[in-house]
Amino acid sequence: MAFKALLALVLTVISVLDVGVGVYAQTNPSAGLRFGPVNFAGYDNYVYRDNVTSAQIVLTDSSSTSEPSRFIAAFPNGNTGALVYFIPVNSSNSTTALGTTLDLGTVASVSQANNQTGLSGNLSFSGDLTFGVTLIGSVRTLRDYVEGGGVFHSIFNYTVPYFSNTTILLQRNWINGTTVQYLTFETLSNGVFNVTPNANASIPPTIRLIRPDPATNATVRFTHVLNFTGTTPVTPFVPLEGLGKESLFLTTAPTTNESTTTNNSALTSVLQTIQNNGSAIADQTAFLSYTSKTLAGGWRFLTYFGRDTLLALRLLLPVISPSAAESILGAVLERTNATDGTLCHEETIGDYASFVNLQNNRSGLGNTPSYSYVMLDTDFLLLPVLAEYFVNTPQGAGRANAFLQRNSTLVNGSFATLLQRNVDHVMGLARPFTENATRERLVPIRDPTVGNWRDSGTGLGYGIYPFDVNCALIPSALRAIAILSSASLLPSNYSVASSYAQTWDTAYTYFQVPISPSLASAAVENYVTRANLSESLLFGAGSFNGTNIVSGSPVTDLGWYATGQTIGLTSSGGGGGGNSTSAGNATTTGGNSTAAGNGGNSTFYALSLKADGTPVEVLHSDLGFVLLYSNNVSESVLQATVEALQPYPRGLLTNVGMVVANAAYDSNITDYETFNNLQYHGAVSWSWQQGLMASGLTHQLSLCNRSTSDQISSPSRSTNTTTTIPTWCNNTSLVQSLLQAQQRLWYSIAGSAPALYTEVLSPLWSANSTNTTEFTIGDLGAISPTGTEGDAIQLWSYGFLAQVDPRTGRPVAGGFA
Ligand SMILES: *[C@@H]1O[C@H](CO)[C@@H](O)[C@H](O)[C@H]1NC(C)=O
Ligand SMILES: *[C@@H]1O[C@H](CO)[C@@H](O)[C@H](O)[C@H]1NC(C)=O
Ligand SMILES: *[C@@H]1O[C@H](CO)[C@@H](O)[C@H](O)[C@H]1NC(C)=O
Ligand SMILES: *[C@@H]1O[C@H](CO)[C@@H](O)[C@H](O)[C@H]1NC(C)=O
Ligand SMILES: *[C@@H]1O[C@H](CO)[C@@H](O)[C@H](O)[C@H]1NC(C)=O
Ligand SMILES: *[C@@H]1O[C@H](CO)[C@@H](O)[C@H](O)[C@H]1NC(C)=O
Ligand SMILES: *[C@@H]1O[C@H](CO)[C@@H](O)[C@H](O)[C@H]1NC(C)=O
Ligand SMILES: *[C@@H]1O[C@H](CO)[C@@H](O)[C@H](O)[C@H]1NC(C)=O
Ligand SMILES: *[C@@H]1O[C@H](CO)[C@@H](O)[C@H](O)[C@H]1NC(C)=O
Ligand SMILES: *[C@@H]1O[C@H](CO)[C@@H](O)[C@H](O)[C@H]1NC(C)=O
Ligand SMILES: *[C@@H]1O[C@H](CO)[C@@H](O)[C@H](O)[C@H]1NC(C)=O
Ligand SMILES: CC(=O)N[C@H]1CO[C@H](CO)[C@@H](O)[C@@H]1O
Repeated sequence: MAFKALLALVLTVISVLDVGVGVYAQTNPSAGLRFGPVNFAGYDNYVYRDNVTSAQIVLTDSSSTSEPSRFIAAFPNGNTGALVYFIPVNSSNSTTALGTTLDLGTVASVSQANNQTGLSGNLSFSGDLTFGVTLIGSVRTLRDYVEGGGVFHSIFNYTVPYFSNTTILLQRNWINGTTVQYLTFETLSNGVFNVTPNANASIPPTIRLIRPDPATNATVRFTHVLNFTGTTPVTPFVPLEGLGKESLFLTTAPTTNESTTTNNSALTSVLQTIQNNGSAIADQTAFLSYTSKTLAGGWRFLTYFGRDTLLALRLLLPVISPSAAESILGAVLERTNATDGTLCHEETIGDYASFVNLQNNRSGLGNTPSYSYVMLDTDFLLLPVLAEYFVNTPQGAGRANAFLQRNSTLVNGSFATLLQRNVDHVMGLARPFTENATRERLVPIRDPTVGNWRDSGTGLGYGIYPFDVNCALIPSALRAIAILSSASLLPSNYSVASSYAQTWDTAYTYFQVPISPSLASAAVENYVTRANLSESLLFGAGSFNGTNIVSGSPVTDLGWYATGQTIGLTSSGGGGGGNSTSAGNATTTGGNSTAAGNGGNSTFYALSLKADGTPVEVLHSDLGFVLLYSNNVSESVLQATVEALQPYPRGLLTNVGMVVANAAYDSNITDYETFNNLQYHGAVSWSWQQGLMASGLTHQLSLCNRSTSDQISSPSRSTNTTTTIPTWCNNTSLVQSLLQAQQRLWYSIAGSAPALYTEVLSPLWSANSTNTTEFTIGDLGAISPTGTEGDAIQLWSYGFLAQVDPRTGRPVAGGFA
């Protein structure tokens, strides 16, 4: 009988069955993974990877009080997943949340005939339940459902080809091709399925799980398999081969020509920590890493994003292996638009690619992948890191030619050709400003609503000229072109990019927002009232009051609210509001806040400029891009960084992390709401932005030879002897302020430690509860009507693995003291 035969195929768990070329072809033994739960934002996350499959399982935290329990099992392969809401059924108390737990020890890969691969595992249910919304298809389909107010297209409906009181088989045929996905549930103990078919056959039956013994849990084994082995029409299929932590990270410090400036002992200690006591975190990073591409994060993404991977590579550069670095660079180059040199932000593959093609009236393309080129910042992120890797890192030395000879498997062209397309694109966008450096010739976002990592119109305050792209990424990409040209990796005529870069180095001046001490103090007073914060945050060390200096710290004066280091407390302009008493001592610095000659004003930098040139007066963390991507930063930007690294709301730092935007000084007070702590890019903390700021400060201080001995020098400092020492290094009070600001930042970072590797958190002010005057870590997805569920495993947040805590000299991979 057909159903029985089908069932036999699906349920027969054959641990090793020769199915030819699998979708996973592990050669590195450490590529196998089994870990969890990683708990974040109300969910437990588990990972399983072997040579058959790679998967993430996400379950509602069993201590959650939310009623339905959500189950997701998802694969990077084809960006595929399944989701089921288990709804508690309990006649005596229907509001009791249902506990569902996974027994990780029972999770195993499954390999069956017809190239069906996937995984199975045992779930334990503490109550009776009905199946609620169930989706089988693309991770993107699941994500749209959970983010999009709970709707899905009926093209994603599944069928129930078989059920009994012990087994349920759900099937989904992909829109195009012969790929079939199966999701089965089999009772193992104390569970009976009760299935009521729907009169309308296209509507799924009602599925109940009842526990004969209500005092005991039911145990149910799930199996989720699919056979996606190629697209229709045929495009090359590249299997996903996982990189384990020994392949992903360097295991020993590479030798360099110039041992004097390379701090091998710091690097050695970081690398040992990654492989040993930091290995749980390294394994999380490894789950996202494959030879042919790197995933931007776990669920809700599990797929390629150009920006995320390029920024993660930049942060991980000192510690990443050549194969992992080249996998990231290669994945970006492979997806270049060969016509215009733009770079791919996001790819759409698998079943969802069919859906997109159908919606675009291009169903003939079947499930041919589509690539989005909408993000402006991505176009400028490849060149700086590619040049840095091949020219300045020891592990990248001598590898460029072989790499550039590779051909793309996805678009036409060799890597060298595609790289040059991007170079020409960058030069083309940069040229008008170099010919006449006026504000109108800055580079705007291409799409009215998205353009850089802040994603949306609201994220940029409706500006169109983003600070990060214009002040950091364009000049850095131009400099990279000149470096590649002098290294003979690009034709010599591209050396002209160096003079382009010099002109672009002045672009930051268009973003300056001067503010007087009196305006600044009036603004923050108004802001704390409207934002329902407390005045107490404006005095002393604010939410850092009571912070203990960690033992071993090289700095005892943190300069909290120090005059000359705080907006509104300029050394020559007279303090307005506030005072500079601090958890540490009075400031030792001052003098240079008026470097710009503003007579006591502070200068901060607009997040973006609107089409008419009006600055969006939001204090922001994108200063970190300038710090990490430039070697010749102006004193004004460095001073603004010092002032931004003060307690929120005067600056960006809360005791649970640095916020990415602060509208306290904005004369347009509607921005208070646009950038509040319920907004995805508002007064919330993105861990990778902290990493960027921290890494940027280390880079700048190392250019002055002022990084502490236990920090890893940036590659350009350690190998490139031509990098000159910037003139600001002679300004000892500025250098001292930067060292203090760096320490302050790390107290904030350490406060975010429980969420360090996640996507985003919202600092919640809890002054109303007794005895607390601090922020606590809030779950943005839960508290915000528009917020999305935070991702527990986010690639770019692992950039911290390359860092050393400057307070203690300990590698971050080993945790905080
Ligand atoms: C997977 O690895 C196991 C041993 O770890 C080996 O026995 C098996 O043949 C491998 N399977 C495939 C498909 O490579
Ligand atoms: C239902 O369960 C909740 C949570 O466990 C409990 O607080 C409540 O008292 C229960 N109500 C009844 C009627 O049993
Ligand atoms: C029963 O299920 C609950 C929720 O999933 C879990 O916390 C508990 O450990 C389970 N009990 C047993 C004995 O497995
Ligand atoms: C399950 O179904 C089988 C046969 O279909 C039947 O013999 C058995 O009694 C059923 N069990 C329960 C608990 O309903
Ligand atoms: C996938 O499996 C189905 C049956 O489960 C089979 O009909 C189909 O040919 C398979 N496709 C591939 C690509 O192996
Ligand atoms: C898909 O399923 C929904 C209910 O889950 C039903 O209302 C709809 O008619 C189905 N559509 C098709 C095309 O089967
Ligand atoms: C690539 O660029 C060309 C020229 O700008 C454009 O017409 C084409 O649509 C782009 N390709 C894709 C896939 O976006
Ligand atoms: C993809 O599926 C759609 C919807 O069934 C169909 O119209 C289209 O012809 C298919 N395309 C290919 C290439 O198979
Ligand atoms: C790339 O493709 C070209 C032809 O299109 C071929 O001559 C060359 O050998 C290929 N390079 C590599 C490294 O495979
Ligand atoms: C530069 O642009 C400004 C403003 O658009 C214009 O007034 C000026 O004439 C231009 N200068 C040159 C040399 O083109
Ligand atoms: C921090 O301490 C200062 C005194 O130094 C006090 O004025 C302020 O209210 C305190 N702030 C908080 C948030 O506890
Ligand atoms: C890509 C792939 O693995 N294809 C295999 C699918 O399964 C058939 C037999 O079941 C093999 O012949 C193919 O090689």
